[in-house]
Amino acid sequence: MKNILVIGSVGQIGSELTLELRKRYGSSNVVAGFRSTKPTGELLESGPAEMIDATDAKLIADVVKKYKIDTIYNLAAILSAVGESKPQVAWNIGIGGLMNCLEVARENGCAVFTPSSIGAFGGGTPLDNTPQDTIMRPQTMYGVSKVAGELLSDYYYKRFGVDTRSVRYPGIISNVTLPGGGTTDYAVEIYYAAVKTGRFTCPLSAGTFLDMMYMPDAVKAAIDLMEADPDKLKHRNSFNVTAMSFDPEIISAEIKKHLPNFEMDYDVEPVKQAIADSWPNKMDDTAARQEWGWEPTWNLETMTQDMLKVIGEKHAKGLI
Ligand code: AKB
Repeated sequence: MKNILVIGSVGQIGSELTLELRKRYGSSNVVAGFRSTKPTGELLESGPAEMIDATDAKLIADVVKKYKIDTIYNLAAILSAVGESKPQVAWNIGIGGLMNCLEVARENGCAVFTPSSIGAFGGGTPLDNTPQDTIMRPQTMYGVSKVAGELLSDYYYKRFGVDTRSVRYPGIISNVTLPGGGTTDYAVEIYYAAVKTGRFTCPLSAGTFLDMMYMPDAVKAAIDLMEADPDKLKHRNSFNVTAMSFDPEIISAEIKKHLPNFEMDYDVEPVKQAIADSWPNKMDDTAARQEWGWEPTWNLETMTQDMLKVIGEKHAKGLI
């Protein structure tokens, strides 16, 4: 039986991952860790919740001992665009928080999943068909902390045998919890704007291709990797995973198929554009496919249908 702690359970990924983990492993076996924002609704009612600050190792250790945790999903992070305005905070949470999780995991025999990102690439990375193992010299604090996190996690595996695993997530698109402060957030915001106002001003320029993934696939990737046979893993921290690649023109055209009056214009944000230009256009995720059977379920067409349906229903009920 698994006993799981999700650090960052109210965030974009955490809020959906925690509920899926509860479905699979039993509600009382999955602890929702939160910092300043308390979980609400189903997340609060369906299982245990504990205040956890990733930068406080004692708080993590106390919860791990109290619930006999054997697996930590460490999702605490500051996203790329906000990280550029608060680099010290981004480092403290990204690396300070990870170091705390790894130490607690070493002392208590836990496995640790920590997301890396397409943000780990940059500074000479080949941007098309970006290989699993390649140049990684990112120039954002987010990217620097992701590369350092990958190395630290591999170090804890090799040096201490801590079962660390990770994926390099692309932009993640969801209709439950909004992302905050990422470069790829536009690909979520465009759906809300299309439903609510029929117009969207895009902060990235036409022709900016980035990898993306629908949330159900992002949740599946994390759980499948943590369930994977360790003997088959040649890599650990971290695996390229992707589901689709598009630019603003392509997602806009897909939305127009459903909402023909939808209109998009551009007001490029230089910080986000510079970050996006340094990230892959499309990653090669063959290693994930071969080593643990990664395969996405959703593509741009099916995701767009679902996003517009769910957001449209929320809008009709006055919830957004
Ligand atoms: C961001 O844009 O910062 C994130 C990411 C791709 O890691 N969504």
